Order: sequence, then structure tokens, then C-alpha cells
Amino acid sequence: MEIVLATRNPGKIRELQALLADLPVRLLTLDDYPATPPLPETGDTFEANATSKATLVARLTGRIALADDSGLEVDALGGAPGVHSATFLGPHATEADRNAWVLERMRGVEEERRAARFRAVVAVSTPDGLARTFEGTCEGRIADAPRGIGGFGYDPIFIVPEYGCTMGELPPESKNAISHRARALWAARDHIASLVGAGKRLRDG
Ligand code: ITT
Repeated sequence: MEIVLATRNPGKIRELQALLADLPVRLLTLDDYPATPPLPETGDTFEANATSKATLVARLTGRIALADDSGLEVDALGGAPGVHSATFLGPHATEADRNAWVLERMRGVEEERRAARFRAVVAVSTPDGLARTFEGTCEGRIADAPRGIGGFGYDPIFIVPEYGCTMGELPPESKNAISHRARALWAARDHIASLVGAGKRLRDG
């Protein structure tokens, strides 16, 4: 039984592989399907984008596909960059550029107004295009400067109160114990297990 991870983000792939490692499935990625076109992300919500990525890949590959749409919501910035977290500075901007943009806008903002959260929506689609979505969030606050080289994206500027350091300073196991992505996958777990079970029963007759 195989599940295709419908993402081109290497940071997400690493985390999804670790978080799903105990399931009795082989995890494929889009590297196994090099002809897959760019994944559409034209929706206004994490749910819409996760669903369109998962259903496209499930239809194209004929396998169960799992997509993640996620981002950083900063309260003092009205929830930005939110659903546009990957793209809001254009296609040539780097992760460091996006972190600098957030830090610059948050400069001088007092501690109590620095609340932020990561949000992830995981969509799981069968090849017929039927998808279900599952959400997870992780609350924290914006640091005053980047710290740590772990994880990816906004991790170096996101302080996790439970650990008292940025997500970029955490080892992968610690991030995977509390992250928005981990929480979305915990919510998805029973559904994935039942799809895998149904697939095995079909195959084994
Ligand atoms: P795919 O669509 O191929 O999955 P993407 O990077 O375009 O890759 P998204 O549209 O979901 O994915 O954008 C999510 C962005 O939000 C991502 O590029 C990061 O900048 C940020 N992000 C999401 N999860 C994160 C995490 O765990 N740590 C830090 N930043 C994260």
C-alpha cells in the first residue's frame, strides 16, 4: 500500500515522513512522479489549497495522496502572511527575505502583541477525488531576531512557549511532538488507517 505525499517542499516531506513512519505504508513523493505539473494553490483558504493539491495528485497517480497547506498567522499583522505564506513576496524571495519582512513589521511591537500561530491543513484524497481535511495549529509568538537552523520556513522567528526557544532551535523530534503538522496528522490518523485497511482488504480479497 502506497501513499503519495503531494508536496514539493523538502522541509514538509522530511517531517511528514517522520510523522507517518509507523504506518504500514510505503511513502512516495512527487520525485516518484516527475511529470506532475505545478500544484494549484489558487484558493483563499488552507482547506481549499490542501484539497486541490491532494485531489490532483490522487487522480494523476491513481493512489491515495496526502497534501499539506500551511502557514504563519501573525495577529498584529491581521493574520498575514497566512494562506500566502510561501508566495507573498513573489517567486524569487527566499525564506530569509520572508522572515526579515515579518521581523521588520514587528519591530518595536511589545511582547503581549507578538502572538502568532502556525496552521496546517492536511488533505487526504482517494483516486476518485474524494478528500477529507484535518487541521492543526501551534501557538507561539514572533521573536525579535532569527535563531536556530532547524526546520524550515519561519521556524527561526517563531518562539514556542513550551520550550522557551524558537522552532529553529528545536531538534526534529521536539518540533514533531508539538507542531501544527503533527496535530493535523494526529487528527487524520484514524481516517488514513481506515483507508489503508480498506486498500489491504481489497488487495488481499
Ligand atoms: P507545497 O505546496 O509543495 O506543499 P509550499 O512551500 O508552497 O509547498 P504552502 O503553500 O503550504 O507550501 O506554504 C507553506 C509556507 O508556510 C511554507 O513555504 C513556509 O514558509 C511556511 N510554513 C509552513 N509550515 C511551516 C513550518 O512547519 N515551519 C516554518 N514555516 C512553515
